[in-house]
Amino acid sequence: MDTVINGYRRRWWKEAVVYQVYPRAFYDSNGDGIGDLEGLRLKLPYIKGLGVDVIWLSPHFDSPNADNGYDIRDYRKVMAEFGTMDDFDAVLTEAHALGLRLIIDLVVNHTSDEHAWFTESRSSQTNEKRDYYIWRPGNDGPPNDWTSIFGGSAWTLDAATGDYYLHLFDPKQPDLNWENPKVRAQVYALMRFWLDKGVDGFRMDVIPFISKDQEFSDLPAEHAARPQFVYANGPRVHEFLQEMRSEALAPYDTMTVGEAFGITPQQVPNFVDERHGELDMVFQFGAVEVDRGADGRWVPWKLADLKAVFSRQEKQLDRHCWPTVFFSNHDNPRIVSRYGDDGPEWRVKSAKTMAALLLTMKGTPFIYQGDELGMTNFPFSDISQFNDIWARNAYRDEVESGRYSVADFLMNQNHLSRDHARTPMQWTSGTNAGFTTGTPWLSVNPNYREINAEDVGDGSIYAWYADLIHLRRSHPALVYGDYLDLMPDHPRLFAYRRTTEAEDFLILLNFGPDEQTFQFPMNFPPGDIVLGNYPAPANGSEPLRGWEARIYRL
Ligand code: TEU
Ligand code: CA
Repeated sequence: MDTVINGYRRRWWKEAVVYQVYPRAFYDSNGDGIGDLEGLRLKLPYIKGLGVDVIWLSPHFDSPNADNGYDIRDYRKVMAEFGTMDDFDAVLTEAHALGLRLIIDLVVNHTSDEHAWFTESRSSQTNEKRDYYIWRPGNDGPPNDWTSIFGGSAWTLDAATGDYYLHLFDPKQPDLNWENPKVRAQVYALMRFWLDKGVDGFRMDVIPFISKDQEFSDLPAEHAARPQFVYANGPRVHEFLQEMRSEALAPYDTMTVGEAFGITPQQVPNFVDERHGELDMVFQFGAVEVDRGADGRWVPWKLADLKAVFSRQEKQLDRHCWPTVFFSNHDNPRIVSRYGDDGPEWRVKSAKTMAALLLTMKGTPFIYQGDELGMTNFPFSDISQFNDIWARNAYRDEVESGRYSVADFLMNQNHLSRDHARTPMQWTSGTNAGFTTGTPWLSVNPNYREINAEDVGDGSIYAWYADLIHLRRSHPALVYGDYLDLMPDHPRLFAYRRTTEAEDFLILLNFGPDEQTFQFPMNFPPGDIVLGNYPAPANGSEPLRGWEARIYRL
């Protein structure tokens, strides 16, 4: 077997397709309304049926759930609502038996304020754990003007000692002090705990935030609206990640993917260049930000901007770096509602077109649960329908402050809410979409009678994902091939090639209901269509029909 293809060193995680599970919303096995690990175990064959290689499990640790598990109280315990450590072990064993690897979510920029380290840390100025977190005296108010990503000041005054602690997210998510070598040693130990159990790696939550500039200067005006660009990429972040590699990851065969929140495309190679020994891959935010304005609120998006993300990635990452591709996750709306057309006429076709983009692009693709069914956004009409801490804080900041009307708030959330992705998986057309026999913790999308996993046969979106994954696996060019955008400015047609010396693929995707013609150059006749979401046209150069996706082998 070649060890290098098209200049890239072969790695299992470069060839893998990943499926993300948000356990709370996946499948409830015991009727308490909350998805759980036994539910995941029961549905492993469903995941395997897609042909994916890896499951990324969103946090399953003990947590008071201020941010649905992204606030961890005990890194070595399973969240009681999700089950027990035995349930976790059963998921891991059965996943491995099915040939699926499992990566877990490492949330170590912050803990829960209910973590024992923080309880001790806040108890006095002199206790042994004081320096596990970031405490500063106030000066007639917070130590600086940093704001939380979830709104409000990033500092909270703690009555016990009269000092402020830093939380770049919610007050219930205090930031760990990575300057303290004992904190780092604790993190590496908990990583080894899970690696020794057999997990295959980590998705790392907001990992670029772990190193803070110790000056703690006020935000420069140009970053006030998007402070993540100040919080990320601190002075010691690369030192810490290299230390993490040697102290925790090195002896194991893992895959790591960091959430590069606040990292510019120019900074990405420093995190993922394989010669540096830091992360294998990161999630860049380009493809989920084309519809966000400078203030983070929703704006209409353009296909040319989405295309530009991938051309930039191809230019900026050399053969020592490896990209990821994703259009959704637990923090984002549904793909088909955001970039496709979720109305009855085009939902299936456009969900398939987006899947074709995801699975023929260069980079390890991440599928988010439910997208393989074409699940759609939820029609929110009232603040009471939201569970997400970001939405609830935004309501306070935007509406209660009088800056925006309720209608503006709902418009924005109906486009961008994180809860769109968190409504329960739609398994059946029965009560509660077959997710639970109890009362679901978050409302099921009312369209579950039409959209559910009862239909995974021929012609379904699920079957199309499986076909695409099979095609990708069969052709190295779809993994390692060069990427070339043939029409960067066309507003509706996305046309690109994936090529190695041995293979040449042309992908044509129509992003809209109207016919589009692709002008095949003379020296470039249409080859065979190897996969398409319509019956094959009589002639490969015929115009593309509404939301048609065609993959040609030239
Ligand atoms: O996300 C980082 C993050 O800041 C995004 O949630 C972003 O703010 C959001 O998409 C709104 O635009 C990670 C996790 O993925 C997220 O679920 C957590 O809430 C957050 O970190 C804190 O742990
Ligand atoms: Ca349950």
